[in-house]
Amino acid sequence: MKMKKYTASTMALAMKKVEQDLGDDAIIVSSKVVYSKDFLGMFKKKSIEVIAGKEPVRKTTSVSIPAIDDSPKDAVLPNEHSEKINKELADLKSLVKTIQRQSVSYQYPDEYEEIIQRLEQQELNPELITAVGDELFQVKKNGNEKLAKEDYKELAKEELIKLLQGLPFGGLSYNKKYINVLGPTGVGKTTTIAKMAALAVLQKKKKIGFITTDTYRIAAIEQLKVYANLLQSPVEIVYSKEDYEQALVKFDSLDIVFIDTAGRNYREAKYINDLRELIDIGDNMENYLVLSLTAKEQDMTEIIDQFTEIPIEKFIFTKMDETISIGSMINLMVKYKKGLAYYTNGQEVPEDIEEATAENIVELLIQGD
Ligand SMILES: Nc1nc2c(ncn2[C@@H]2O[C@H](COP(=O)(O)OP(=O)(O)O)[C@@H](O)[C@H]2O)c(=O)[nH]1
Ligand SMILES: [Mg+2]
Repeated sequence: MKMKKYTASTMALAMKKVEQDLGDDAIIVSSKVVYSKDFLGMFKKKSIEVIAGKEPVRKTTSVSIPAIDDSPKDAVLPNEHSEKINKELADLKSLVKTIQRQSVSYQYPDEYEEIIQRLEQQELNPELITAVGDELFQVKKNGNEKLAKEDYKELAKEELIKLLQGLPFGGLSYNKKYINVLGPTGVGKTTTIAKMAALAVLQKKKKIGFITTDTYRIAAIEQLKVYANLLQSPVEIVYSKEDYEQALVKFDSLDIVFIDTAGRNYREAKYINDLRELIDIGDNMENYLVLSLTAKEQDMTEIIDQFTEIPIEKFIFTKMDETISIGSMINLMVKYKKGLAYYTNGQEVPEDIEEATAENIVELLIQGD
């Protein structure tokens, strides 16, 4: 195969050159970003270098540029050699597909470039952005020239909602008595419990109580007591398994019991075990994991990974008012296949809490508030 080098300022332009020169049977052998200095040797200029060639013989070894066929092809030669060729072919196809993706992303048209940029600002996972971009690209390609920016925005929302399909949304079910609230220190567990409890009392007219296992700081106990007093509901402070069991007996006649847990360093698996020893994670319990949107996604991932042993019902994300990007919330929901109960957006109890739906979080993501 004869190889040739093509250089251009963007991947899209480089691919265009390849296509013009070699036609759409061209095979991309490699691509890379190169930096060159200008004539004064001062400024670095970025360009894309693509090595491509054309195989004059069998059709099966060529990769057509615009459409990549993923379907497995029958081996051409029935031996080891053909296996190797097939493997190389598969590698090549995946490479071209990646390059196509990149070149598509450079080519987002005016109608929806802003939407894609918005999703990037929101730090939505690039794979999810590509899924949305591909969908809009298809719509445009299919001749929907008359669609305006607003139409594309609606299509993007629909696509994002589709990505969240099947995940559970919405607040307490009120079918289970015990609401166990977990999460690292300072994310807003106690405050969020107070908000949920106020909704349960004021809107649903439930008889409620609180259990706290967060006995490490006096202030934490006092904080919960303040909210409990406001709602004229009992609190039990639990230091041991026996305390916990007695509290359950005392709260026998209540409808809903909120359990406030000690937010410790969940990166240490030990704490999860301690917690499970103290609290019976039974059938009559909904477990919520509270995470703050101000945290780094990577750190949140580590925390969630520690909770695999506990059947987390849904996430609760707090402090939306303190960040401008909420993509991490969606990334984590998709990654862990977990839904969202509530998001909170301020320190005021009980008003700064919203029950989540796929529609309202996608709206926030695309539109802001
Ligand atoms: N801005 C903002 N602050 C919040 C929110 N939720 C809780 N907080 C604050 O975060 C701090 C820690 O909350 P706390 O409920 O004690 O967290 P815990 O340690 O997880 O129980 C407090 O100052 C809360 O007022 C929220 O949605 N937005
Ligand atoms: Mg607390």
